[in-house]
Amino acid sequence: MGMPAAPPMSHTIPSTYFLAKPPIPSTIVPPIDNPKKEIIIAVMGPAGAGKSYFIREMIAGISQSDIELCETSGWTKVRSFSFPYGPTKITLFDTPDFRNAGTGDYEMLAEISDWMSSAYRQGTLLSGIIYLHNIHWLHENFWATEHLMMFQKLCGPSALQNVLLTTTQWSNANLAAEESRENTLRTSSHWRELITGGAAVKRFMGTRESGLELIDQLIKKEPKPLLIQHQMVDEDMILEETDVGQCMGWT
Ligand SMILES: Nc1nc2c(ncn2[C@@H]2O[C@H](COP(=O)(O)OP(=O)(O)OP(=O)(O)O)[C@@H](O)[C@H]2O)c(=O)[nH]1
Ligand SMILES: [Mg+2]
Repeated sequence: MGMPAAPPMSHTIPSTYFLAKPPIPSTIVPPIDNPKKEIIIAVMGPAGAGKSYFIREMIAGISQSDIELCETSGWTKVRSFSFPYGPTKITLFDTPDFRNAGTGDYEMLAEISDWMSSAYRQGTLLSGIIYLHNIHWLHENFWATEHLMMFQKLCGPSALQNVLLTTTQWSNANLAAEESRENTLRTSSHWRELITGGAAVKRFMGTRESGLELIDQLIKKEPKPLLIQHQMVDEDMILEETDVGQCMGWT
């Protein structure tokens, strides 16, 4: 399939992280069906939700020579980690929070949308999004709610079936309180809207096994463009004109 793990602006970084495999000569027929099938998943969510932790868990125990690490050259450093999973190559994108007090929201979102639109121009579609939310955050958490609203505008309605709203950091020490918080989230207006649109609510229990259950669900999905990709590439909009750009209130 030859699908790139990252858009053109990305580059591979240190050889200690990335050990490229030799290319397979084109005359060799791979022994298994579609061995290069690549499943691309964006891991998103507010700062502290557990994105990097999730990815670390997913690549834990995999030989370093089997992991490819790429990152964009810009300030925010969208990173992708690819690893083999049976006959599939899984690529997880660690996507930074859209907002940043240091550079301002615009730079952050501009870099993420640039990465997404250049990936889409190359024909790369996401199989899904694992959207993380710390179960200990109160549903009134303004930061998380604002992030979710932006995510909703970035994703758009037609890709929602490929979204897993995933709670993290379950301690199980007080399961009843955590389950009650999960219920509150489910019934909150923003989550309800996403769930009605097709997003599924899941739990990440902090282990690789639990993360692979999420990935297994996304493997089955038909990859779809996000609204930001459609608007910036197919409709040639600038970021400020897109739904997510307008929700930032820059204009
Ligand atoms: N026990 C446990 N700790 C977690 C889990 N997820 C995240 N953490 C911890 O929560 C803190 C924040 O997690 P990160 O993975 O750095 O969060 P992030 O979403 O990558 O945050 P940014 O990179 O700042 O956007 C870290 O101390 C993690 O070790 C989890 O599922 N279980
Ligand atoms: Mg992180």
